[in-house]
Amino acid sequence: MLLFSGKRRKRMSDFERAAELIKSAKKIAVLTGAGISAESGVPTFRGRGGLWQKYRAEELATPEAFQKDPVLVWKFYDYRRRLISKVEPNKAHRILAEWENSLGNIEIVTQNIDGLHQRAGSKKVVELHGNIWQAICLKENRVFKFKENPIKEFPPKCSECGGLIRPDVVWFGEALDPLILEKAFNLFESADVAIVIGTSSIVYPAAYLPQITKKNGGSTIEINIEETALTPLADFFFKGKASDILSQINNYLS
Ligand code: BV8
Repeated sequence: MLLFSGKRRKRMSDFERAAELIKSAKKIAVLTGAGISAESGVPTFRGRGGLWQKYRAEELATPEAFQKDPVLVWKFYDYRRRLISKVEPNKAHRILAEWENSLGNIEIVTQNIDGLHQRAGSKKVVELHGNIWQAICLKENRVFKFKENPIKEFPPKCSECGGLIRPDVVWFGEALDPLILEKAFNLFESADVAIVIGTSSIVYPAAYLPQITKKNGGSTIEINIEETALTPLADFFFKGKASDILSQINNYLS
């Protein structure tokens, strides 16, 4: 007598097979996007209720937008900083932090700027697109921690020289830091397993990273609540919330 319908048993074997892949991996590269922070209450960009629904990316996350209206752009980031300061890492962030300790061969490359992976305990985190709690003084070309919350004056000025400052994030049309990009490429090039969580796989060059692992004969596991541009390439596609899917895979690891 089948305990589970064939479909359910197949799905459980997928979780077990993914867990076997992770257990036997020499090196695991994880790419995360806004979807992993969604369950913490941080809105995604392109989903329902996403940030871009209220705002249009080109009006805000570009150097031209900042040039034209630094106050508007800073108000956008202040809104997100205030929101992020009130949320906590969720179970998905915490499981990845546990895996960093228990597996020892896992590194995260995140497109997120919310710092939630680090707050969950992950140490090996590459922030591809910067960090919302840092700023750059445009006069001194200096990056510094900028934790003023809420921001008092718009646009905020450098406390050292009074010059204009900008968020330390990568905007559309801006090149990523070459050293950070090289680190991310090397990680996905040397990984035999890539786990891609909560990203629409639209933004490049981030979206290219799992394809590098694939090209080198590695395996890709995608976790998302809907299919994405990466899904046809993925060896495993788990449709569901990041914390639920990671919990189920974790059950077969521990
Ligand atoms: C650059 C920063 C070149 C700050 C962001 C090809 C090659 C190179 C460049 C390009 C190219 N094609 C186009 C480009 C240009 C552009 C680009 O990719 N455009 C896209 C829109 C087509 N790329 C760039 O401009 C990049 N720069 O390449 O420069 C260059 C070289 C030399 C000299 C000059 C220039 C810079 C890109 C970085 C842009 N900055 N943000 C900020 O956050 O404000 S991008 C923005 O989108 C976010 O940072 C985020 O990181 C990124 C990706 O979004 P996602 O994280 O995927 O979020 P999204 O909402 O889209 O999706 C969420 C997903 O989660 C969904 O799939 C949803 O289903 C899922 N989900 C929801 N809930 C859950 C869930 N999944 C699981 N569980 C849940 N609970």
